[in-house]
Amino acid sequence: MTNNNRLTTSWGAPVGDNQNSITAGSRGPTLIQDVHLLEKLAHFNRERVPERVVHAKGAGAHGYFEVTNDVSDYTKADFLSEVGKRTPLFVRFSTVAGENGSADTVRDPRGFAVKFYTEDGNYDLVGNNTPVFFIRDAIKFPDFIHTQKRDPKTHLKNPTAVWDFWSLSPESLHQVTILMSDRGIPATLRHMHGFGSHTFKWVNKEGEGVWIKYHFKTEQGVANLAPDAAAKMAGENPDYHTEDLFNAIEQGEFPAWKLYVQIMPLEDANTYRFDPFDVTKVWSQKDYPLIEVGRMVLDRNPENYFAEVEQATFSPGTLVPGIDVSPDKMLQGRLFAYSDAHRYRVGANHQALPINRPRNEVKNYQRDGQMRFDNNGGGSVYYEPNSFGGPQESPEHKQAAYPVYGVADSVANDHNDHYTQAGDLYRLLTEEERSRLVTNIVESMKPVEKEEIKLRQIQHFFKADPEYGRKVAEGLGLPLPQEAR
Ligand code: HDE
Repeated sequence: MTNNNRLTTSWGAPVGDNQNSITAGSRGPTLIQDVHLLEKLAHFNRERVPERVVHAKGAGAHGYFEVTNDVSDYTKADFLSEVGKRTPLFVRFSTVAGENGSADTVRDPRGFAVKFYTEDGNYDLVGNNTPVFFIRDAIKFPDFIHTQKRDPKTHLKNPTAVWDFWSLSPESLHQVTILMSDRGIPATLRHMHGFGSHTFKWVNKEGEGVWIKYHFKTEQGVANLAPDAAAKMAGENPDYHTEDLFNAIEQGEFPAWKLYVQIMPLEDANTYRFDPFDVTKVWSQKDYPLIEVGRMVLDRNPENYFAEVEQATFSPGTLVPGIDVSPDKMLQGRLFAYSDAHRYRVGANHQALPINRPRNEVKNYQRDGQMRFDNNGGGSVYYEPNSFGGPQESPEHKQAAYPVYGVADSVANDHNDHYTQAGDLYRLLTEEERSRLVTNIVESMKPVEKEEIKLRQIQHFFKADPEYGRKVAEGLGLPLPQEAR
């Protein structure tokens, strides 16, 4: 047998027999000296890394981003520096609440995570297919996700917990309306928009900043699945979205999205009619129209799901010069959470894995840590400052300074109109879309155990739009709450 097709152990030695364990005679006990058997069984036990605590079920693909409009007045980000510039990228789409083996066609936001391998380091834009989110302070996220996961006693999904949390967190109303609308179940991962959701900051070469919001508009058009078709598909083919994306790319039907930004001058943030860093709100496109930036195309499937999709690690803190964060409390919390999750789930050197490794050379003084499978900096100088010509900082790329003020305190957001934008969205829908929205909500709220929860939530719908509240109350066979009459 030629050497290049020899079955080997993980230490490269040829395997003599992969069919039979070494035993004392044909019926004797297995001998512990069968090191090939021991290694095979032990490695098998360690094949699973912990799944993501949210967004566990996902599908990924490689592609590229091409700049189609000059935005260099607003940002010095190298990958956006000139029209026609192309940057390789990797995208992972995901559901939020389900475990790794759960169904794709569920009612849930979809993760929309993009890793741009720019020449200035990686830039991760880790968004969803929805422009807003349920909550606006990171401190509530673990509790919110607990209600989306399984009840600790029954190990079942618990609609009472879901609606109890939402009815006591009225800031969720806008995203709840989006989730319960047709867009709650995308037809495929190709037929949905993507958003950065948060407000970010772009900084140009002169150090001037603007606030921005990202919008990925699908070129495939938005399409959704009706609840009954989605439920049927969840049973027949739980991996329908994963399969659709893979097959589309395999067949050369490369899905594409146009990237736009909304741009807000820094000073507008202080006078805008609501907190522009509140991720439960969208900015009016009349106030801040969409400006085209470029085009994202997905044209290559992963070679290996585990190596590329399961091990991909995205973080909103993976930033490049020209792109900064905003004071958005959710975004600030995420800056800690993601890398912490990656260090726990994948390992301290997760950024060195092929799927996460930047295209430009990494030069720093970080050393050692588990699974340090690169040269660990070799014999180069391993501390800074030093007199041996080690890598130096780039002062011109410090995060842009900006004034902060206020008393250090745990304070609620100063803007509590949770209803206008949810009501605006309701009134934007067609008659049929509203009817489906109300049906979806009624179906979801029916099993809720406590009537007070239902009445409290109806009140929120009513405050967004009286018809919205009335129709949900009728659907549930409940009177309008006293306060709403
Ligand atoms: Fe996430 N989120 N998130 N999230 N999120 C994770 O990272 C977290 C939030 C999003 O394909 C986790 O590797 C906190 C908003 C996506 O690998 C974790 C808060 C948005 C993905 C985490 C949020 C997202 C994640 C789970 C509240 C849209 C999948 C394991 C402050 C703007 C990325 C992991 C991928 C994954 C934390 C809220 C999107 C635990 C603390 C808002 C697309 O780090």
